[in-house]
Amino acid sequence: MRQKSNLSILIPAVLLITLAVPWQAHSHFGMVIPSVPVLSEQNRPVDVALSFSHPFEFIGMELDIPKRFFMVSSGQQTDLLDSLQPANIMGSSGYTYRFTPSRPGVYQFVMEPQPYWEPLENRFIIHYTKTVVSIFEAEDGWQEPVGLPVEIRPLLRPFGNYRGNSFVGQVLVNGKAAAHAEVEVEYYDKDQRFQAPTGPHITQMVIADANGIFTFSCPLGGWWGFASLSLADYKIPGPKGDDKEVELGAVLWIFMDEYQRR
Ligand SMILES: [Cu+2]
Repeated sequence: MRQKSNLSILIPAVLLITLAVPWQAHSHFGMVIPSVPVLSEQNRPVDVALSFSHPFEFIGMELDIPKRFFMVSSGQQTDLLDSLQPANIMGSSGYTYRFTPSRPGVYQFVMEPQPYWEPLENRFIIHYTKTVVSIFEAEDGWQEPVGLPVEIRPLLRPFGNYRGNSFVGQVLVNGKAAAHAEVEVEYYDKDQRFQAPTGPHITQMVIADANGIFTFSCPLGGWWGFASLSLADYKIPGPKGDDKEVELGAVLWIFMDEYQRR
């Protein structure tokens, strides 16, 4: 009898909690975070960290070995999947890649994870995640799309920026401007300095114009992630074998520096 009454309280309580958690709080972001956004000195490696996380809340999720991880520079694509090392990122499994550059260039690092099954949304999620790194202060080619199914093309140069600058980007779906696309924005609170006043403050949101172009001012130094989500035109079999929708995320990470005193 006692057990039954406990259960009858517990079940609605669990349901209530599940329903009360705002959807936005579940916004995961693919993350590709290099140790520096611009490499000035020669003979230094750049460590690139791959994860699937809640960047503002500093919560990691398990990341399986990605389907693809590569870099693109001057139109040349280099597969890096075999060079990934397992790593613990925000308390969960991720990967790192140590890049020891030999020549200057703008390098775009791209992760295509394996489809992630999200039971809360009853769909798969694939975040095509991109970060642009300037090696030996090169500046050419950062605005070139890689040619991903979904992609954010930076219109503000994605490095050499200061806190307070406005990021401008264009959402592309199959290489075409995605009119009125929604873009989620999250700050990577790496040092766990901040708390959100409310749920919607964790993941902010901006809507692109008719040309897929959006602007967002970044009031803090550090990494900022932009994610535009759209439904794929295909389905894949879910855990029970029936076809499920696939959400494609175009994710881009950019860095804002602090002004430095002389
Ligand atoms: Cu998550």
